[in-house]
This record gives sequence, structure tokens and C-alpha cells, in this order.
Amino acid sequence: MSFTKPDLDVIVVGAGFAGLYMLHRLRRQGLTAKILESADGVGGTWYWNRYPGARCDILSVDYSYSFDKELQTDWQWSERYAKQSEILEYLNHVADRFDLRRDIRFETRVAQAAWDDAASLWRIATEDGETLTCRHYVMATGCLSVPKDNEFDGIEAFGGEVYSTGRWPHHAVDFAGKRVGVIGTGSSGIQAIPEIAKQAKSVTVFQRTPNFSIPARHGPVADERIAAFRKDPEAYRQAARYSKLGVPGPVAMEQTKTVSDEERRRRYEHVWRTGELQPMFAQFADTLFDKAANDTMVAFMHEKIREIVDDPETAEALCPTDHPIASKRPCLDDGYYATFNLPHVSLVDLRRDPIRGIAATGVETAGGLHEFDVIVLATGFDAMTGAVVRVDIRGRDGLSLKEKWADGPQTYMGLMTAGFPNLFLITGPGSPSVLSNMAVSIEQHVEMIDDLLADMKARGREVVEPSAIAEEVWTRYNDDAGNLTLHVTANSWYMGANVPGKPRRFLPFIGGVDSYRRACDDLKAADWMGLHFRGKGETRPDDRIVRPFRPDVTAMLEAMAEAGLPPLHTLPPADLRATMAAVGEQSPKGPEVGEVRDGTFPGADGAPLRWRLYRPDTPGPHPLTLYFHGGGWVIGSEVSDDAFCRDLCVRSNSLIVSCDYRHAPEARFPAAVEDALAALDWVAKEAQALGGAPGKLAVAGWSAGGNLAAVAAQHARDHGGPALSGQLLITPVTDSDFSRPSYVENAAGPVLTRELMDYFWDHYVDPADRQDPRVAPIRATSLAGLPPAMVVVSQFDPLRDEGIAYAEAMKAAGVPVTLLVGRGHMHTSYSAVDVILSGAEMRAQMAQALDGFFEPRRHAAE
Ligand code: N01
Repeated sequence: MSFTKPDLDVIVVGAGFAGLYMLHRLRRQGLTAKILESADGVGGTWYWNRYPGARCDILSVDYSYSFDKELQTDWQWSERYAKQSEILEYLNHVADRFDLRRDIRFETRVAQAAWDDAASLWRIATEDGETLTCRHYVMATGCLSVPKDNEFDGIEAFGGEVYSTGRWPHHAVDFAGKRVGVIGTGSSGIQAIPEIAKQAKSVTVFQRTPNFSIPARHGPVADERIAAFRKDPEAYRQAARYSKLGVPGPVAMEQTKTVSDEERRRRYEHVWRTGELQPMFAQFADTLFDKAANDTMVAFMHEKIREIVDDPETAEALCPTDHPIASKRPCLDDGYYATFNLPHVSLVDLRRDPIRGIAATGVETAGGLHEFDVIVLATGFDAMTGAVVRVDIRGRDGLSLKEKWADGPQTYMGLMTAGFPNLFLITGPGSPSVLSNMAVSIEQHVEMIDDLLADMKARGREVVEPSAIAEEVWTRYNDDAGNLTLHVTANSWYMGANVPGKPRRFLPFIGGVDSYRRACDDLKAADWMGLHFRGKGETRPDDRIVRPFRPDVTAMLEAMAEAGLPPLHTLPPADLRATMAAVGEQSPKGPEVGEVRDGTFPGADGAPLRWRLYRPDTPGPHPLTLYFHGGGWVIGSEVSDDAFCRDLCVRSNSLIVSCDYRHAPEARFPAAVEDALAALDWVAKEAQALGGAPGKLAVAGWSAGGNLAAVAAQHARDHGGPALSGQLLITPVTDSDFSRPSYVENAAGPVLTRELMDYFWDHYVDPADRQDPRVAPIRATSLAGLPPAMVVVSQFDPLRDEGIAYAEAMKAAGVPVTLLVGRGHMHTSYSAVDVILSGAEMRAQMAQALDGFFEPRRHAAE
């Protein structure tokens, strides 16, 4: 291995927003760099997409560079949403202002890029036969830059003009007096159609999938936004950098179902009137996650479309019904729907009347020939990966990037990919990119690459590459984030579904610009976690993982960090209870159940204790589960796991009776156990009166409640009943041994820490009593004869291994046990209903386990 001096330190491909800023930064730190650009001018997307109506759909004030104070105050946008020509003018201005052109080679297309491991450099071959070498190679090729290949037979035989929105000619296209067919109704089609209709003799729109669009309300720059920007540009930009979409604005906390119909309507009207996409996502927290919530916005949009479009049949055809709103990119328009009221504009619904091919005189559909002088293809792009794999990129040992990505792209943070040292992707798949304000995301990636290269230079590091494991975990994290949303249900270009044969994988990172940026900040602060380095005299392997948790677990942890709660183990019990009750108040309430009833039962000391019953909205009697809440024997009550109990009730179609017990330190061991046994005794006697089906009684509990449920099951076995159908133990405490690996690995949490467990144990029980099986049920003389069990544990929980140990010990004793290990989950994941959405799949399995306890024969048959 050597470090041969290359022609250039860095070659950048593409002179759009990303490439221009990258070049500027690299030159500023003294690296030699050049941009290779296939066009004859700068601008990238804004160079190619010159079709009528082309504009940005992020407010101009937000869709611009922030790196230079003077640039951002000198440049004045003329409209809320800048036209393509003005954005191109801006990018030309930037190129001139920072004297970038002298390092850009225009009309130069890269054909191949090959990593030479022996020399530690890239060999870049251009289509005109030249080869250049560089240490680092940056693809700044854009996410939407390669138009899809033509999919229509016979197009070459068409006698008229054919234009593609993504490769619009530089001369003005004259539509006057012409019959025009437009294929495609994505953002490009929706922007172009009203403009073309202003000139053409007739316009026929071929629509395969209707899209959601709101009026852009073009006009002068939005006053309040520009005022906020002018007042404090840096604060404004910083808010954008740590926002969800890269645009400053509020974050939705409420769920759609929690407000009245009128209020919901008022908010949707507000979205419609603002003419911005960002507020669409800022009304309710569940719009992108919950189909029923999303449907309310869909219904509103349908109403609007029906109100605008005169012909009912056309209006219906324009109403999207096959995908949730925002699961495909929503559009901004300038009179799109009203265009269909013009006498010379018509719609062909390709779902009913598909295209057969293109003939010499027009477009042939099943219904006949539509004759045209001009055909406009607005059929979209091979998004996110198209431009990258179009270049034959070969990494170490000749590995082809196209082959590596055959089943979908794998990247580390959308920035690098293993096996391809010193290759960088700006806004690559796995980063927020197209789900954000691109200007913000581009700047962040450029700055990250620039910082990394500066750091490498300073430390004599020549080669960098992500570790395979870091990449694998990030790719899964990206998949996990996508899978939480409704996006994965749509056939969109986000999923690669628009290109025949392209593998389906949710391409961009949907966890938010803020969350992504924090991950990058953490990675950098930890000396470039997950990156292997090689340099003169140094090799640094690094397999650390930047985001090991599920994305929604990460989001919850970030929200908690923002709330600034003190370490829980430092709070006296009264304060801890008050804090957790306040957190509970803020949490989503869980699903509706048929009935909620409260009452009391006699505790072990004779004093009444409270219970809450959850009844499904189905005819009874129902099987009944006695539930014990979590809280380390110190906090919580019969209602503290309310949302979780509701969820379990609905999913399992069974009665859940949550019974309270006395808490430490006021009532130390064995008070909680004795109350749990009193609850079991009472529930068994009252089961039928409560609506329980005879002979169908189970116990369940979470955490300390899981401990009590396990103890109750042992007690029932040893003391003549009641007969239990099963036990559901959720992240239970089963032992007082703190030496298992999970206690060590997860000593610092998340949330449940070793210190907090010590706090709970010390309040609950004397060290001398901790071997008692009523404290540590795993220490019972025998576990044989216990009812069937499901034990649920979390990967990142100090209690993980004792849960697994209890499951295995029961199994060894002949008890039927199902063990569920929640990947990427923490101790509090499953009770966080409607917050940690990925916990739902675990809760579904818990409910199924309950059903299996009560209906073993049916489950055996399945
Ligand atoms: O492409 P698209 P686009 N037969 O893929 C249809 C950004 N952008 O260029 O949905 C018939 O969205 C296809 O139908 P279907 C923005 O992020 C931004 O419009 O696949 N029809 C669809 O209707 C946007 O999302 C702005 O069933 C076919 C259309 O063609 C992204 O670029 C402006 C077909 C393609 O829509 C892409 O937008 C423009 C076929 N064989 C673009 N193949 C701004 O405002 C495809 N279609 C900043």
C-alpha cells in the first residue's frame, strides 16, 4: 500500500447546488479540486429542468445557501417561490462571486471511476477518453437528475415534437396553435400543464396516478418569513438546520383524533391557504403514520378538488385514492385543478384507458388514437441511485457499486459506502435529501465531508471507509424509519417503484433533518465513529455504531433529552412520582375500548386498593388478564400504564384488570407481593362478575409488575390456584444478580439505568431478602408446572438477560415459553403506545400470546 500523489486531491462530479459549494469549501481549506460537469453551465437540476412553470416548492428564502453572510443578505429573491430561471441566475451568481468556474470542466461526462488500492487513489475516466487521478471522489450528482428511460413503444416514429421536462431544450418551445399531449402528473407535470394550457390549442393529460397538490399562491416574498430571516439570519438558519424538514416551523405534537372535526378542518384550511408544503406535516403528529389520521386530510383534499373541478367525472379521476397523502411527494401548483375546466383541456385516466404505444401521429390508448403535434414526457426520474450507478464505479478489488446495490443501496449515513474508500455521496440514499429542503441538507453534507477531509489532512490520514457493520446498522435504521410510515405503502419513486425492475427499498432517511444531523454530530464528536482510517503509519479500525436503537426510540430519547429531566435516581420518590405522572399526562392516551371501569379491592392489609378494568367493545364474556403496572415497586398505579392496557385489551379482545399494590419505600417487601396475591385472589373470585369467561384467567405485568406477575404465577401453582392460563412477563425483573452482561452493557440506560435499578432495589427490599423467590422468582426451587409463558425483553435493557434466563429456566423445567427479544428496543419501549410505533409489532405478538393462552387448541391447529 502506498499513497501515490494524485493529479488532484478531490474530483467532484456535478456543478449544481452541491458541487458548487463543495468546490468552494475544498479550495478554502487548500485542497486541489475540480468539478467535472456534463452540461455546459452550472445549475444541475436547475440547468436541465427548464420546462414552463418550473419553480422550487420550498420558499426561496429557505431554498438558498446559508454559508456566506453577505451572499444571503445581498441576494434578493423576487418571489415566494423562485422560478427556475431565477434559481439558475442565483447559482451562476454564486459561481462568479466565488470564482468557481476556473475549476469546473464543463461538457465532461465521467464514464468510469476505479479505486486503485495499491496507490490509494481514484482513477476517473471521462467519456472523451481522459483519465484523471484523485485521492477523494465526490458524487454531487443530485437525487433527481437522470430522467427515466422511455417506456413507450414507437416513440421514435412519432412525427411531431417530443420534449422531456427533465431535459428541456434551451430554446423557447412554442405551443401556440398546437395539440399537446402531456404524460405524467407528478410535480413536473402539475407545474407544466397549466402553463402549456395557456398557449396550446389543446392539451390532453395522460394520468396514471392522480397526485395531491395545493395552490402555491405565488407572489412576492412572504413578509413574515423574510422579516424573521432579516431580524436574525443565523438564528433563522440554525432553526432550519435542526428542524424536521430543513425549514423553520413548529413540530406537531397532537394526534389527529384528539381535536374536533371543526378544528381539524380549520387546520387543513390553513394548510390550503398558506400555500406551503411544510405546514401539511406540522398539524398533527400522526399524519404520516396512521392511515385513519391521514384519511381525514385525504378527504379534505378530495373536497377541494371536487369544489374546483366542474366536471364530476374528471374531478373523481383527479382525486387520489390509492395512496396516503404525502406518501408520494405532494405538489404545489398554480391553477392545476382549475385548468381542467378549460374547454381545450382534457384528462385521460390511464387506469381505465392505458397507453398501448406511440404512433406517428399521437398516443394510442386502449380507447383509440389521440393525435398530437407535441408530446411532453413528465414521467420522472431514476431517483437517488440513478446518477450514481450510471457511472461505472469500481471500489476495492474491482467491486462494482451497481452490483453492490443490486438489492437496493447500502450506505453509511447516505454519505459513504463500504468497499469504496474515499468515495462520498452528497445527499445519497440513507440521508434526508429529497424529504427535506435540499439546500440545508446539501450544506450539511458538504460541511461534513469538508470537516472530515480537513481532519484527515491534519492527522495524516489518507484513506477512509465506513465499517461494514456501521453501514449495515445504518441501512437497517433507514429501513426501520421508513417502515414506521405510510410511505412504504405507496408506489413512489421514494421506494424505487417508478422504475421497472428497480429494487424496492425506502431510499431517503425519513427521521428528520434534525435527528439526522444529531446523528452526524455524534458521529463526528466521537472521532468519526464507524469509519476506518488508513494513513502514513496509522490504521484505525472502528466498528462502533452511531444509532443502535430503533429510530422512534431514538426520537423519544431525543425528546427526553430536550425536556432536560434530571437523572431519575437523584429524585426523592415523591418527586419521581410527580415527574413520571406529568410525563404520563403528556403521553398519547391509547385506543378507545368498549368500557373502562374503576373500583377497589381489599389489599393484603385490609385497606382498599384501586383497580381499573378495560373491556373490549365486543360481546362478552371475555378472557381476563390481571395486570400489574411497572415502576420499580416505587412509582406507578393501576392507571399509569393506561395506554398500554387499552392497547392490549383491544388487540387481544380480552378483559384487562390492572390492580394497584402498595409501593416502597413507604411499604417495603413483601407488601407489593402480598397485595399482588390479594389481587389475584380477588380477581379469581370476581372474574365472572367482572365479565370474565370461566377458566380463562392469566397474569401479566411490566418490569416490576412482571416480577409480581411471575411471583403470583408461582404462588398460584404452589397454593392450590387459581388455575392460570398463562403469564405474560414484559421486560420483567426476575433476579437480584447484577452481573449478567446486559446489566453491564446497559448500565447507562437508555432510561432504565443501573443506578435507577439500585435505587428501586434499595427502596424495595433489604439486601438480605433478595434471594427470596418472591423477590427473585428465578431462584424458586422448581419452575416446573408453571403456566405457559411469554417473556418479552429488549435488546438495550439492563433486565434483558435475566428475562432471557428466566425464559430458559422455565423452558428447561418443561414450561411452554415464547421468548421475544425486541431488536433496538429499550426497557420502556412497549408501554409507549403511539410514541414508539415500532413497539406495536411487539404488542401485537403479546396480544397473540394472550389469545394463545386462552385458546391453546385453536393456536395449536394454526
Ligand atoms: O416525476 P414523478 P416528476 N406511463 O415521478 C407518470 C421533484 N420536483 O418529474 O405515479 C404513464 O413525480 C407517473 O405516474 P405514476 C419532486 O421531488 C420538484 O414530476 O408512476 N405514466 C407520474 O404521474 C418530485 O416528486 C419540483 O403512476 C407514467 C409522473 O409520470 C420529483 O422531482 C418540480 C409512466 C412522474 O412523476 C419528480 O417529479 C418538479 C408511464 N410509463 C419535480 N411513467 C419542484 O417544485 C411515469 N409516469 C421543486
